[in-house]
Amino acid sequence: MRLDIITIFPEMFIGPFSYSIVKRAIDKGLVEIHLHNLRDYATTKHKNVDDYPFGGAAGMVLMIEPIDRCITHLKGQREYHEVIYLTPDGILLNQPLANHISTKQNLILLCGHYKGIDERVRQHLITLEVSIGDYVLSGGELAAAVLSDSLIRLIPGVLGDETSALSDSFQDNLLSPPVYTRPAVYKDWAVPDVLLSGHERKIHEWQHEQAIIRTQSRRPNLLEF
Ligand code: 6GU
Repeated sequence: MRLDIITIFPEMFIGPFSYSIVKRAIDKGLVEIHLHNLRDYATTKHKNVDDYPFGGAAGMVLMIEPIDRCITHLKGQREYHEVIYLTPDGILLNQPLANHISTKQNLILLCGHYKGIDERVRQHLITLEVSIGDYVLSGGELAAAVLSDSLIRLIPGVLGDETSALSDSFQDNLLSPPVYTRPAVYKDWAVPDVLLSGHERKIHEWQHEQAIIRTQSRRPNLLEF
């Protein structure tokens, strides 16, 4: 997978991509992430990337020209399967959507800011709009980092068998069961006996049961269908 991320704050991605599973995936060459500073595609003397909205409203709008120049530059080098705009009015990211997007090879992620981007970008250049939840973030960068992480962990070879994405919460529409580690008793708080029994079938039954109980009490909507 190759991710090309267009942003006015490329430094915001350094942290999220420098640790753990995402870092390992990059180091193993299973994903390539390229950050593009939108300002590098500005055409004005002062490298402007935003301007006042026509019709007058609060806030600034990212201009079409730098965005088009950046996307056109990238498309000149390879084919892209989606050009994704991160926006609170996009379709809600969930595990099935992450699974679907993760099957694509080359993706452009465009991060918006301020009051958004010129609507003509969305009409003519964007193929998919994604939101990461019903709340407002200051920009698309954190959302793009979240989407990227959810995609990268699904790339074959990124997770070992033990941590297989198939056992993740939501992958089977169930939340994950509780987990414990040593000590078996801390103060007078004990780990459930079954987990110490060594009885593999009973342990799996218990974990599945707990996953259902947890889903029923916390996220009953996940069980409806
Ligand atoms: Cl993708 N962007 C912004 N700015 N806020 C959000 C979001 C995206 N998803 C949820 N809130």
